[in-house]
Amino acid sequence: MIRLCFPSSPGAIIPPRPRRHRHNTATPFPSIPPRSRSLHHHRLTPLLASSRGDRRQRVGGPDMVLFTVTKKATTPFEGQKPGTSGLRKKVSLPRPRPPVYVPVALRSGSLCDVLGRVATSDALDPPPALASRISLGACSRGNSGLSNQSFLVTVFQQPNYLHNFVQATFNALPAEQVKGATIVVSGDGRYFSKDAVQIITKMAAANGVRRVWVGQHSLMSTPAVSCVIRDRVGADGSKATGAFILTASHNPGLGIKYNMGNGGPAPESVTDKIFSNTTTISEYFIAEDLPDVDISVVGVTSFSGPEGPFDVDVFDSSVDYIKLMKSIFDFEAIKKLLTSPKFTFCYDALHGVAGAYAKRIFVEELGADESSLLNCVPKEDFGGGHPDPNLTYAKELVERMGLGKSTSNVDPPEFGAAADGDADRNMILGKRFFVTPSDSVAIIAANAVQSIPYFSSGLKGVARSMPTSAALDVVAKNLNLKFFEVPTGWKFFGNLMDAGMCSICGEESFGTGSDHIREKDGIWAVLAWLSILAFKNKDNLGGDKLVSVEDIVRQHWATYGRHYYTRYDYENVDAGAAKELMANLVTMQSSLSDVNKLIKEIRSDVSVVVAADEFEYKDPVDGSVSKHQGIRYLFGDGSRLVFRLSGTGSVGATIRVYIEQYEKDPSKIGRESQDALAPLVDVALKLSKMQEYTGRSAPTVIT
Ligand code: VG1
Ligand code: CO
Repeated sequence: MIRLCFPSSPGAIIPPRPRRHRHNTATPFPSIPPRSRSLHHHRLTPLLASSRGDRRQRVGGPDMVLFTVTKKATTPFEGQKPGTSGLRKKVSLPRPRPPVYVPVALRSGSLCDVLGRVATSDALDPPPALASRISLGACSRGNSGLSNQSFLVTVFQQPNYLHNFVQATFNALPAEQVKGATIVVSGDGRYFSKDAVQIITKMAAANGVRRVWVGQHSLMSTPAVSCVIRDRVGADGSKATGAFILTASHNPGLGIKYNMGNGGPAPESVTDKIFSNTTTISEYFIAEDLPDVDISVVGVTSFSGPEGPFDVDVFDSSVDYIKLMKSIFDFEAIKKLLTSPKFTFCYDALHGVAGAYAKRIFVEELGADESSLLNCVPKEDFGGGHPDPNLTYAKELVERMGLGKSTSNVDPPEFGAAADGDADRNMILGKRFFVTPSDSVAIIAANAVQSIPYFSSGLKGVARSMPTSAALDVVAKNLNLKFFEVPTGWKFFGNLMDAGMCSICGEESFGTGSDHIREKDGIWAVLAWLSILAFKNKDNLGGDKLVSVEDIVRQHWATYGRHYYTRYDYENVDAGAAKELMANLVTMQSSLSDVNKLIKEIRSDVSVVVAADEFEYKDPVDGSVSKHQGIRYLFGDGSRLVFRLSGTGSVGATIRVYIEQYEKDPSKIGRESQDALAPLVDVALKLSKMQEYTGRSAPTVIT
């Protein structure tokens, strides 16, 4: 370890005295979990540090808090490659024992859809009885024998693990985005976030960053981070150029990612550099003697380092976020709906960070009843749950919405929604009704101009990720909108939006958003749906029956046709086997006549493959080309089979199979989804030789 000391030399500019301006001592976010409170207990706040005096560093007046920079030696860790969305470390999963599936009716868009297939396997604890996305051997504690936290301690919390990634990121950024820059550091409040915020702050100070903006209690949703980078102006006129976001999104593990000045995830050019830096890193810089900042209190704390002043600005990001939402939606119209006695509402934050915004927005601004909020206190361990907004994990909401097992006589709410850990994902439910994410983005796009003031002058264009169903394509065609199909991952939408080519976009994986920021946005999606409901019911709030979520979806299918859709995930598959399976699917693409012969042998009742390729995307803005973005088999009747490897999984490989079929005939749009898709599913699994390659007779998750 080399310690670099920068004593202030005679004649040097005297650094400013440390200041802490407490703008507002209210604590709008829900209370700090007890564990962190005790952690905070033995920390020195800067105020305490300065009043007690920091003997080593005190050079000037009695309040001076100076810090020094230490260069520390380190060695690389393997596998710090940021995937589809940042660097993540999930809880390690045991190889699931082969589950036994008992097929039951699965009808998309109806109660039966939720019933899905019942997985019975003693590998489950507890067994997910009802599932749209069935997960076996998932991350629930006690299930794997490795608790979340023990795993996290072994990987993410190894000495220097976080430090290496952060220094590799600083080294990958252009100098002006580090030296003298303003950087946001926050997360969704999960375990270790608060400690990580302090570490990153000390490293930012040591790397010459001028200001760090931290969400109060270290809480900021991913969409709020994007909003803050784009819109917030500091009291001194400063603007942020990037953000470290501490989250693994819908996974209960730990993760970190870096977002850029446009508010969106770092592009591949930057993440490749970060990764390459992590493989050669030998040192990092840290201001070890910078006192921990009290992030429970809003205000700016100023320090002084070798390169001049350094500020930590703790603020309440819900202020900026609500301001943005109010500039997009007609809050008065939504309030009329939410306060109408006929309308009932329920929002489940799954103990993720969305809870920190939900009360402010839905209750205080829009007049919803407090009892509409479920699991809206952010918790370090998500209350022991899995913060993934789907029909498996949002159990309480699913029950309340009449989609669960219980046969309660209580009339379910008209509208329900859930968010993931960092609040960028959303699940939309009606009374006893599930809206698929692919349908959701199409329906929002079809209704945006009439229902949402932000879009009243028209849509610049719409976009979806390649595996997302083509429901949005049909809307784009009918409404004559520019349309883009991009690879999986939000960063590809960002370029289109920066160039003014896209207003609304979405992914099949419960992600929906618009060009108001450069991340998907869970609360935005809920407000979009509430706006559509408010618009459709604007003259009807006193009527007999409200236009329901189900009415809107069925009407949409009747107008545009319906895309039956399902996704099968095979998690934690042997990486070599997964590669071979994919390679075989690519090889087969060279002869479509052979493929069609095979398919006819499997099922005679499916259409013919007319094209097959590996999806490749040329960004229309910067011309960059992304290859190998998924293997496609396209059928004459518009059906599709897509195979790709997950970019977010961290244990072995995850194979995703996306199966889709388009139905225009209005008399056939009400079928059970698994019935409608059964032939194609059969073809997908046999064509890919799924069982042969992976040894799996059933997927780990079905959405
Ligand atoms: C998954 C989803 C993808 C999404 C990504 C990040 O990626 O399929 O649609 O963009 O997660 O979402 P993959 O490569 O595992 O299929 V989030 O909410 O976890 O930031
Ligand atoms: Co997320």
